[in-house]
Amino acid sequence: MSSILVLNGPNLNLLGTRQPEIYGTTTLNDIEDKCVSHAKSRDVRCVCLQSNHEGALVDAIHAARGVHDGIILNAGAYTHTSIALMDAIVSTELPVVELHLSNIHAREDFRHTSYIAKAAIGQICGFGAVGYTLAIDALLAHLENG
Ligand code: CA2
Repeated sequence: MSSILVLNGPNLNLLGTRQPEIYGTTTLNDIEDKCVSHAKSRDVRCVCLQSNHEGALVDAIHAARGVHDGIILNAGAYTHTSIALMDAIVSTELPVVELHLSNIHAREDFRHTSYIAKAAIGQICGFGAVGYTLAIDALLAHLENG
């Protein structure tokens, strides 16, 4: 059975509680439940993690090697700053789908740069919480088609 990791970064634990006009009203727990059930419907195991700490996210990416077949990553604001996360993705040699709730390209200039995009197989952004299931399908298509 394939296994995927859904990894969320800083402040995403606050989803559904503030700034609903940007990030929606769905909580992170709701998103994680949906990811697990969607993956299960495709006979795939799904483990979800969230951390506000860059090093913990690096550790989770390292630990995914040999355990999971791919990663869905919403690195939050670290997307725009973290060479460490980019290097971790390259080092793990696992396919990573970059995910954002909001359309980062339609927002402030500083959100247009993504270090994650340089190492990811692709990016999904702007579709809110639905993006997570789209990202799972994209990752599974990549794994099935090589
Ligand atoms: O759109 C996304 O998913 C982001 O990764 C979210 C990050 C932002 O820095 C990225 O540019 C785009 C911010 C996450 C903050 O999440 C909150 C959720 C609820 C209330 C406050 C913050």
